[in-house]
Amino acid sequence: MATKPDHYTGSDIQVLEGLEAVRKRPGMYIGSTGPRGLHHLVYEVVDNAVDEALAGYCDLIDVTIHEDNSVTVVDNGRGIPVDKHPKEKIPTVEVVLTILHAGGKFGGEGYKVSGGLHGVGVSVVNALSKRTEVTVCRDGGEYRICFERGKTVEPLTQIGKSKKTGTTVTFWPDPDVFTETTVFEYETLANRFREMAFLNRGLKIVMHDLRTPEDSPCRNESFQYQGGIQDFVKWLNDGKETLNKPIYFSDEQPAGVVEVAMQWSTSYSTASVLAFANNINTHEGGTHMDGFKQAVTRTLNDYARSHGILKEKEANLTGDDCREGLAAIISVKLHDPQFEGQTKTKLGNTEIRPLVQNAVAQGLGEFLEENPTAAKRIVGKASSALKAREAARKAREMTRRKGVLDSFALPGKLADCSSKDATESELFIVEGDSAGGSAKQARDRKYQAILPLRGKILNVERAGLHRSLSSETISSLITAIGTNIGDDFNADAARYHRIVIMTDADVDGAHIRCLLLTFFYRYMPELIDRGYIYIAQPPIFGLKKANSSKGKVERYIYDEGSLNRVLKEMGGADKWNVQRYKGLGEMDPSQLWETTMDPETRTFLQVNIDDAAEAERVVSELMGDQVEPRKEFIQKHARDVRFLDI
Ligand code: 1YM
Repeated sequence: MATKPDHYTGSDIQVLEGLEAVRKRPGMYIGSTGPRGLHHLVYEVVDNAVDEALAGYCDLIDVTIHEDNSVTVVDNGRGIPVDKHPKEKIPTVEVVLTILHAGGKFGGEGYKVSGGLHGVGVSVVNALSKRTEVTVCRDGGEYRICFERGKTVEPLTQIGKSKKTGTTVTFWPDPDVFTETTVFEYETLANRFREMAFLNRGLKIVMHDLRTPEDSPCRNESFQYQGGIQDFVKWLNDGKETLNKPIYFSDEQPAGVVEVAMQWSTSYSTASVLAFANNINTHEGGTHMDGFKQAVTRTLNDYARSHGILKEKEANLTGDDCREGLAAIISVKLHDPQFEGQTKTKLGNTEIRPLVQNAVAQGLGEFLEENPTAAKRIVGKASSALKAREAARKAREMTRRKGVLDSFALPGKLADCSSKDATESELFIVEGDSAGGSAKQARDRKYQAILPLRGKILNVERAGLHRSLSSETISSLITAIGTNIGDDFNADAARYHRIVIMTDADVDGAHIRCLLLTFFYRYMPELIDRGYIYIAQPPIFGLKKANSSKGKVERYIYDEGSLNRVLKEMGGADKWNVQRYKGLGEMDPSQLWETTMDPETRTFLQVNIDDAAEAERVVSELMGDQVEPRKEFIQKHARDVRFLDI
């Protein structure tokens, strides 16, 4: 990467607020004190290093998760300045770490990662860590400063000489703040850093998880993509049959920079169009996404008309038709991004819409003219999507006429709850009639409904909308939930605000859970966004006293790994009779209630598509045409699902 002269002067820093506020109301600054907030601490530190890379001074970022769950981030940038801050009269690095919103170019030049979602600065990380250590190599020296819960405990000291430059930050998240967990999840961090590396061509981010065995791939995984977002779409389409080579174009205007990569595959999904603003995944879309969609639809229609593929009398291709099977990355960088929406992940800047629109109209238009074979395939795919949509609509009308999707005709298998208040109602989707029977006896019928599914549900990824709808299992699911799907989907009509997937703790159960998640991901993603979808956690073992085969279960164990530890804690294996629950049906109703359904004692995992890219990929890798990866995944993850965030 190019190096530029160092323009920094201490007075560029603006000081806004103190750190006490952060410890008092951490949620205001990092969204939550749950796992999401915890992981944000790492993003915040890495974002600073990425900013240094975007400014052209750094090309390597190294992230280590230590055995004690502390995290170290190292970069080879200029190093945070250590000179005395003219206004605060303490070292600038201390200002950066202890004063809220202290940053270099606030509102100044350059496109920063921070200033985005929770771009609150590294001082927030310091405030919420029980200890933070910062080492800076700069101006020939190596300097160190340490903090505890935001307060300086070891002032800045020169600890040696160094010819290198760069910053190292190590922090230990404060368990008093992150009461739920302080354990970092490798996969969550890796997904974010892979994305960062895709979005910033050439940037190298290396990860080490020292909690894993020495031969584990997580000990040293490196993300670097010379192809940038073109590599991103290739990665999204991994394992799929594609219709064109990735199309790439970019434009720079006073309003900002736009980069787009796009590639169609034979898949039916429309979920792989991802938009980013200043490296932040704008899940809720916004002006860049709108501009992109409009331009793609218009450009494909224009091409189809002018080349006689769409006849005069035929209807236009819709946006959904044009985006079926499309994987695309829209990445914009702008000076002053406005983030709106429920989760602050919707870009609001109106000047970005025409910027993206023009770039796409020109870039995609040229590609189609220059690549007639690919163009024909792409437009052909869109027009068969149009035909399939027409057919699906007719099928839907037919079923509606028969009353199947009519909300007054609830499926016969559903044991509904008596409450009509969706906010307190729960739907348990269970596998098979026998587990369904247990669950029906176990439930609190006032607000818990049970829907037993017979056997496997259809693989919606491969079947497509039309066939999925004619499956009885799927239509009973849709009717029970009440939202309908497709153009008629209405999240507000959901009859339950907790929809709980309750499958057996075995491979079949994991498979059914994946199929159900695919279904929700494809047809009711808004329910996932709203946090309505959960996964029940039934126990896998029950321990009874060894000498009483009948006696009551003294202890339940929910994960495979802790059996031996618990046995040891409870006085050794021969004292206990270990029962493995292969299915929910093996528990009697009172056990099922106590372990899995009782709001007082149960735990649920909340399904959260934090990383749409990863979810889309896992789903299609698992549910697509290739059998082998699916088998492997299910064997490896019989109990956990990778795209879950709790
Ligand atoms: C592992 C985390 O924070 N790197 C980092 C931070 C800064 C700089 C370089 C930097 C920025 C500037 C000038 C500038 C920061 N400096 C500041 C402040 N890595 C990590 N690397 N010189 C160095 O923006 O002008 C805030 S962050 F405010 F001191 F300039």
